Amino acid sequence: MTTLTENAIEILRENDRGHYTVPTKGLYPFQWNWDSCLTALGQRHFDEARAWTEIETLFAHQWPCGMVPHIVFHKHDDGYFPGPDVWATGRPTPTSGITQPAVAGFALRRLYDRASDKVAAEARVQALLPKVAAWHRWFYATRDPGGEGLVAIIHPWEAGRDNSIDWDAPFERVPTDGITPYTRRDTQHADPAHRPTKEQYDRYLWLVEHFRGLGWDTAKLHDASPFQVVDPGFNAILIRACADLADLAEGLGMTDLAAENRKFAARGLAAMERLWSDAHGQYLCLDRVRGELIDSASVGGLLAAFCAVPPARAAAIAATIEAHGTRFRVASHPPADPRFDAKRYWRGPVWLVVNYMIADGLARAGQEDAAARITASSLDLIRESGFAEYYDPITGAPLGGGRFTWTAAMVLEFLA
Ligand code: 9YW
Repeated sequence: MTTLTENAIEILRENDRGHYTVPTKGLYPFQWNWDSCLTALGQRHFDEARAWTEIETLFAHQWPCGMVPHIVFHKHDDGYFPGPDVWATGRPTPTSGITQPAVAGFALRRLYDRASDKVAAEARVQALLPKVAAWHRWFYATRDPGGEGLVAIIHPWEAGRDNSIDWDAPFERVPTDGITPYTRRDTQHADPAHRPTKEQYDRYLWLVEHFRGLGWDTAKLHDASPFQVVDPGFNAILIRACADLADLAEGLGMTDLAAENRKFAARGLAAMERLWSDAHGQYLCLDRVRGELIDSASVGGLLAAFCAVPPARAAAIAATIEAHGTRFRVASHPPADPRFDAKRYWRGPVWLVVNYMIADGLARAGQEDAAARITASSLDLIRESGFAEYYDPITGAPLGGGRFTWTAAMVLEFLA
């Protein structure tokens, strides 16, 4: 009988394209930003050198401005929409023109801290660190023009939680008229009932075309976007990455980078308080255009525990997760909310990468029991339903793509 570990390694090898890994065959045939960084954490368990390569490949496609794109289209493939022709970013190797959660700084630190080959790790981290720091600098310069300490996403795809209920209200402001007719490919690979709706896709595409019309000048896009949302999960990942990068930089004698990232992390952490909701027992998104919190308690506000939030906040988050009451945790939206949808992508289902980051943060905050329950629940899902893209939090049914890379990577981390 093959073990979970063997199965997970087999999936990571199967999706490995040599110097980058695809999230899953068919549905996602390119390199995705945060997938790769989290995938490296799985790869380190059987091939440390390969793990570094995964992140190096991603950063080889960093834009001169510092942004690291959310997709790198290494090789032509018709199986995904919107492809490079729609983005038209003009990069030597085609990429998308928006970004994704900045988990690289955290991944670097974890790879480095736990490396068995420290000499190789040091050389590789030393080369990557200034690039990650440039990305962080780009974030605060272009996505926090008012110097609030928190960055905004300008497209739901940036959060990595594509169709979260969090975006419903601000998304109303994004028009759909005038977009070029298109054919979706995702609904040919996965059940349409488990994917975003056509109306949401129309708005995703409107934003892409709008940014393309501005020549992908990333200094202009924030102010020009009708969608500017400050997501607590997205910011927590960036804040944690800044803090981890600062620690790494300090150890390597890169004192300027250390100081800069320490400052970003401290400012961000203080500003997170503005997003806290006592009523929901978690952080909420802020609609920056309206200057108001969004009344939607999705998992981004729980993922906030990934950065060093005050212990009382972490305890409240642990209690909120418990109160969801689902057999499998962590639901991406509370089941008691009438908008909850157990099977539709980011509107209810469980995602193992999110579980991993929440569990890591809660354990660091002293909430070990809550963290252990998340880990156990994640492994139960794998045993019952295999390595799916996401899962129904009530029944545990596997959803979306199968033999999924980052799910497999997280299993290796959970078992370690
Ligand atoms: C899409 C690859 C990506 C993830 C995102 C997830 C999904 C792609 O898949 O988005 O086209 O909708 O939402 O977080 O990076 O696994």
